[in-house]
Amino acid sequence: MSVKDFICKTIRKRAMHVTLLDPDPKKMEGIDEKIKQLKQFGTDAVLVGGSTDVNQVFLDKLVLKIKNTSLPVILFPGGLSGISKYADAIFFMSLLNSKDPYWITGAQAQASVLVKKLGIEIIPMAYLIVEPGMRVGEVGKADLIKRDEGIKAAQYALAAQHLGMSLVYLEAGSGAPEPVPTEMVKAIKKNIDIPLIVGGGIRKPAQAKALLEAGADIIDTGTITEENFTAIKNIIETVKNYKK
Ligand code: 1GP
Repeated sequence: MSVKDFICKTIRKRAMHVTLLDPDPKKMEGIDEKIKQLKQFGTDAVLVGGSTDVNQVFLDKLVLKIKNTSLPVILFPGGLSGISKYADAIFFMSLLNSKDPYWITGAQAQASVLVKKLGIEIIPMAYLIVEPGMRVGEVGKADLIKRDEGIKAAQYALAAQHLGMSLVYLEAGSGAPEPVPTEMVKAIKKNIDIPLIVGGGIRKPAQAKALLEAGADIIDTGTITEENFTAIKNIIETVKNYKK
């Protein structure tokens, strides 16, 4: 089954949790144990990526370690260096609200031939960055969607669907003090049929639950894996037990 089919099939039955891991050599300590536990806790897939330049040796190593657990590995690239031939799939993402065409179609054009050659599954995804946006907002030169601009976010998301994209990722930025507003998630969900992933600043089960109630299909957490590894267990349980 393709990763996209796995996602679509799963979210018809229940909410999903995915974990973002940064292939940063400084974060490799204890990574084998972390990956093992993430699998035990029940995360559904691992996204691998970072918003700064990625060391490809470590990227490949990390992808292979995750694959050993049989969890799907999806690249969440912050740029051209974030591509590994060992991954199951790549979120081929366009930062729709960037001020710089490079992040909308430029990097994608540059990556297109390589990705085709590698033969990994390509999942077209719209990436929308909301205030505060954090590092990825700066790097991606985002024209940040304001926290009260739910309609604007919904317009972007629906445009993504019309453009044929498979998923929408709504992002507050890694390490954001708060997740995206639930009202914004509701506004988007009213307008689209494609799956909605929400990430950035999710540190508590209650935040994950509120985002699911608002309509998120998939919850992504990253920083919490570095900050408080036991907290992630509760978030994963909350997401996996959530009844739509
Ligand atoms: C980053 O949304 C993800 O792209 C994860 O964010 O690190 O805040 O969990 P956190």
